[in-house]
Formats: sequence, C-alpha cells, structure tokens
Amino acid sequence: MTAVDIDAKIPNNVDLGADRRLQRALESWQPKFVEWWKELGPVAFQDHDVYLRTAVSVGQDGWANFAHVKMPDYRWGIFLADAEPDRRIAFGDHLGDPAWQEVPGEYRAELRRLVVVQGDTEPASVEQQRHLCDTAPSLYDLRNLFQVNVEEGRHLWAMVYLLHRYFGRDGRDEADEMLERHSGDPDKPRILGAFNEPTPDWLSFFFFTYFTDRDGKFQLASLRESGFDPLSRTCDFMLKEEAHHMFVGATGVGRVVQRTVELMKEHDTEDIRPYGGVDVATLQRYLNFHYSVSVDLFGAETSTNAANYYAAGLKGRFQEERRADDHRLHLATRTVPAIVDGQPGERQAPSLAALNETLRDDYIADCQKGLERWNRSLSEVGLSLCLPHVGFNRAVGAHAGYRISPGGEVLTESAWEASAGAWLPTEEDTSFVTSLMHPVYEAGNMASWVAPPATGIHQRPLDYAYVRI
Ligand code: BYC
Repeated sequence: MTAVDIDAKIPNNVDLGADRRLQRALESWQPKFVEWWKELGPVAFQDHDVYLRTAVSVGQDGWANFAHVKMPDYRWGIFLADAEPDRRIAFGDHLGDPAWQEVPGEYRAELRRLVVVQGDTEPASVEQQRHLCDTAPSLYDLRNLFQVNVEEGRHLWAMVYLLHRYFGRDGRDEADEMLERHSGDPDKPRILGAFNEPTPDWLSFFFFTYFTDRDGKFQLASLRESGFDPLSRTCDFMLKEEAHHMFVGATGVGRVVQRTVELMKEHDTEDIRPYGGVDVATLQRYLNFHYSVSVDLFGAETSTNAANYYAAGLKGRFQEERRADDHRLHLATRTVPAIVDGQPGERQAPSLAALNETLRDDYIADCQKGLERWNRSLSEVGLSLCLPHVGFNRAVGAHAGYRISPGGEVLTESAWEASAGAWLPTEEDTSFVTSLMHPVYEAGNMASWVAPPATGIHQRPLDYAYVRI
C-alpha cells in the first residue's frame, strides 16, 4: 500500500511526488478546477464554514475527517483503494490473466471513452445543483448538498488522474474538456442526457440523488470489475463516498413522504398543498420523471459497445464474481424488452450484447427497495408510489419514439398529450414546488414540507451549526 500524502498540494496515495511530470501536469490542472468550482459550483456560501467529510485514507475505518471547512479550501485528492495482490481479470476473453497496471494499447480508445463518460457526469451534477443552496430546507440539508458537491468534485479528480497518468496528451486534453462542457449548454452540453436536465428544486434533488446517483453506483460497480486495475481501484474508493449520496436521496424522499403522511392524517385529505405539503400525485410525477431519465442512462437494450467492453475485460457486470456462469457469455442468451407488433414485448438477444439491460435490471431491483420503504409510510394513508413501466418516457433504446403510459400501454400522440400532465410534472407542479422552496437557515429548524432526519451527521445533534451562517 502506498502511504497517503495528505499534506501534498494534491493529497494522494499514488506516490505523486515520485512522478514530477505528472505532478506538474495535475498541479497545472488544479487552478482550472478551482476556477471552475468558483464559477460553476454552488452560487453562495463559498466563504462559509461547512461541516464536511474529507477523505484522508482508504482503510475500512477512519478514512475520513469531519471538520468545518470553506468549500474552495476542501482538500480534493486522489485516492485509490488498496491493490489486491495478484489480482486476475474476472470475465471476458482475458479471464484469468493478471489485471493490467498500464492501459493495453488495443483498448486505449474504449478505456478513454469510459473514463471520459464517467468523469463528465461528476462536474455536471455540481453544475445542475448550483442554485439549490439558495433554498435549502435546513442547515442539515444544506451541508449534505455541499458534501455531495465536493465529493462529485473529488470523483472528477479521480477520473482526471487516470486521464493524466495513463492517456498522455489526449488524456490531458480530455481533462481540460471536462471543465469546458457544461450542463444544459446548447453548444457544449454534458455527454449523457440526464446531466443536461436542470435540478431546480429540492424535491428534484432528492429524486436525482435517489435515482441518478444510483446509476452512478451501478456503473461504478461495473467499472470496479475492470481488468484495468487503476480504474478498478479508483471506482472501489468512489463507491465508498457514493453511498452517502444515495443516503441523501433515500432519506430525503423518505422525509418528504413522512411529512406528506403526517399532513394527510392531520387534515384528513389527500389535498395537502394548502397546508404546505407535497401531495402523493405530485411525488409520483416527480418520481416518474427522474426514474425514466435515469433508466435511459444505461444505454440501449443491446449494444456492441457494451459487448466489446465486456469481452475486452474493461467493464464487467454488477458483482461479477458472485455470478455462477462462465463469465465469458459467448453462447448465453436472454430476453430483452422490445416493441413487438407495436406493443411492449420481449425478444431474445445474446447476453453479451444485452449487458446494458442486465445492469439496468439490477438497478431497477435496487430502486424498488427504497419504494418499499416509502410505501410502508404511505400505507398508513392507503396510498403508494410505484415505478412506471420501463418504456415510459424513454429517449434511448427500443422504446424511444413511442408514447408509453406508466402502465405499459402504447398510446397515440393525442392520447399521450391528453394524459401526460397526470404522469410527468406540469408547470403548475413546478410552480407549486418552487413556492415551497424557502431557505430555513436557523440551526435545528426545518421547512414545512419535509420531516426532520432521524439523526444528525457524525453523531452531531440536529441543531448543530452544520453550516456557519
Ligand atoms: N444520453 O450502444 P449504446 C454517475 C449514446 S452516473 C446520451 O447503448 P453504450 C453520477 C451512447 O454513448 C454514471 N447519449 O451505448 C450520478 C452511444 O453513442 P455512440 C456515469 C447516450 O455505450 C449522479 C449511443 O447512444 N457512468 O456517476 O452501450 C451524480 C448508442 O448507445 C445515452 C457511466 O455511464 C444517454 N443517456 O452505453 C454524479 C459509465 N445512452 O457510441 C455522477 C460509463 C447512450 O453511438 N459509460 N447514449 O456515439 C458507459 O458504460 C456507457 O457509455 C453507457 C452507454 C452505459 C453510458
């Protein structure tokens, strides 16, 4: 294990000091990153002390410090999980070969593309969320937003390190472009669809961190399987931080649901908008939107890119080594969703080509778990939330171009137009949700539309000054 150099200009456990050229290259990218952070990171609170977790090590325990820090002074660093001795590639045509410590020449372009797509999402989400600090429902939530933001920044660092260290000149150019594309920019947008959608309010933020960060969990877990060992180790450590982001989403939506149930019981009505709560129908529409754009992030049902990544040993399946098959998938087949005779149906496809779908299946099963928890609360008022049909509101894959209801029925354009307002957030929903978004910045207080969390952060009380105002 390489020791963590925490006091270096760029904290790291990759022995950066031993490679002067690389160190200089990254140190020249560092001010561009900080400039980007100040320009396109959170629009306020940059000079405030925030109770942040900072990665300082990669072990099981004590890998992070908690302290008040000003965001631009956050110690963004490069941390790879410890190397596994004699690690072998666990799938694909190189099954059983020693994992690569350098980029194999024949897979350079594919690996670079994977690293770039992954890296691009990280600053994108910070850009999407930059205005949320104006309207946080509590200091606890404000701090969680900033925690998520600084860690997405660190995840960008994780990918930029790989680009600089392993991809030479074009890697450095790609690293610069990470700061040049911007979420929603018509000329230079972010690469993947969901990362160009705005995150205009906190309800959207909670659903984004539940559904879209969960795509991050599954993509990172697949990249952790990579035969390219530095990518695998980097993703392993990123997943540790990522868990908190999904916690923010799962508990965030859970707290909104809890408050909704309280208000419904108190006022004996589903129409709790007049009492400052979010009604269940609105929650379902927000869920439908964030779920469907996140489901798109897995790509098409069958993909030669995905097959090639797997065969080459670059990107595996979720929990690859726990699967009881040959880990090559040359002969295996599976069903994938398809439109058959104009209706949602299935077709048979080679498992190798269908790996995006396999990952999407794992993701959907994971999404369902949170719903079950929220629905336990909602059962007290006889209501529930559900995931829409996989073909609903899709822009990528077999269902793109079809109008499919949440129940899975193919609709004409006019039937869709007539019902879409019941299924996706309307302008009225957005303006109602916006009307609830008022900052609550007295320690311990909470906005009316969301219940307080069960506990504070790192054993601190709920009325702790998570952000010093
Ligand atoms: N939007 O062959 P296909 C995270 C493109 S999130 C726009 O099916 P493939 C995070 C596709 O690029 C995790 N374009 O694609 C979360 C391809 O283009 P080309 C991010 C799309 O390659 C929250 C074409 O359509 N990490 O970490 O099999 C906060 C054909 O599609 C989209 C990764 O995604 C889309 N949604 O699959 C912060 C992991 N979908 O080649 C962070 C790395 C597809 O024809 N990426 N296209 O020009 C990959 O593994 C794959 O690139 C994808 C796409 C799974 C994304």
